Amino acid sequence: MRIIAHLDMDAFFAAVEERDTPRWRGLPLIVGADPQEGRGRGVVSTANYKAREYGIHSALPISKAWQFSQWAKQRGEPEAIFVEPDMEKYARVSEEIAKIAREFVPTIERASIDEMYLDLSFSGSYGKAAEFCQKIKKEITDKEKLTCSVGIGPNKLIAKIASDTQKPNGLTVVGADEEKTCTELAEVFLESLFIRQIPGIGPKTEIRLQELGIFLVRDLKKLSLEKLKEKFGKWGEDMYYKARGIDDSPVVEEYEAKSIGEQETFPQNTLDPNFIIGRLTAMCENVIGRMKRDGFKEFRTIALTVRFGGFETKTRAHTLKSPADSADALKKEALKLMMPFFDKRENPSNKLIRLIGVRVEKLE
Ligand code: TTP
Ligand code: MG
Repeated sequence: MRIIAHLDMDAFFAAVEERDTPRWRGLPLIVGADPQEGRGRGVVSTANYKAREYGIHSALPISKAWQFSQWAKQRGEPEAIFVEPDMEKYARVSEEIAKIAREFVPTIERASIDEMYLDLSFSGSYGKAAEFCQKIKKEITDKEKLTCSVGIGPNKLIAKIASDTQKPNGLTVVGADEEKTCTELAEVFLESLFIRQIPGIGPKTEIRLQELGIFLVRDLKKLSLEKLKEKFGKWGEDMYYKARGIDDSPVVEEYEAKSIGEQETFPQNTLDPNFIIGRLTAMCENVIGRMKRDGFKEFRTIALTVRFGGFETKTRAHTLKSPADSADALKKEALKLMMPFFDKRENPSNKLIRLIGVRVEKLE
């Protein structure tokens, strides 16, 4: 019997920031671009649940989020806290979460920075699988002071949809030890959902289906395989099976693409090319040294990160046609990525630089 769980962290980036800065706890908090008092460009990465009450959500323009927060203030509610993302920190936390899951489950698949699938078939029953998930949830709360939501089902598709139905801090089981009951449960569960809750059905497909009078998964199941293929091609075929909860894709351990990098915050913000290039050169040598010590011979991708005084951060990367192995090659490529930051190509208002980072990826 296959038993799969999907675990997704609650308001991930925002929850990490709230955890790390006690005075922000309980306040509406947004992780995203600098709002610059409503003039900022860029978008919201995520908002905590308090900020979602103001109508703020992922991908909303940050200027809108600022506006919503100002309106809340006028109503006498707390203004939102705006924080810029710290991807390295979230990646570290993500790593810790995966480590916790691995203590309990032999096979996990990390699907994004804040979600993973766990193959719980070894546990033998839905009851046991739920117990494992409770233990993992508790360990994540105890060790990382964060909450997550988990869905359990007979495959990845059902588990993923289930994890999203009770957020935050939920545990939703859609399945049963007896196969026939399990299939029936999954069908009933799916039929009453909105089509949009099926992974892959985004706003465009949703509109096209609604034009055909389809709102719920139940309605979608009335379309034949031929009809769906005719309207949507291969994607129509996928939808046909998804609406029936059919998915036999395995949970596969992803070996993370290795990368090696260094970064350095300067003692003072600067735009002095001599100083910056000097530091960049030294960092390239260190990175190549570490790459060789870790047993890698060559790299193909070079990524340069530049953070300005105002914390705005840009990353530029280049992938070579064929792999390179020397510090000189890395320096040359890093310099090519760096030069535009000294002029108006990447730095039109001559902002001072606070930090640079260099990283090699696609190691062989
Ligand atoms: P999600 O799991 O989609 O969102 P979430 O964890 O913030 O909230 P939920 O409780 O609903 O799961 O995404 C995980 C992280 O990915 C999120 O914290 C920030 C980032 N993200 C973006 O940067 N941009 C986006 O548009 C989305 C959807 C997520
Ligand atoms: Mg999440």
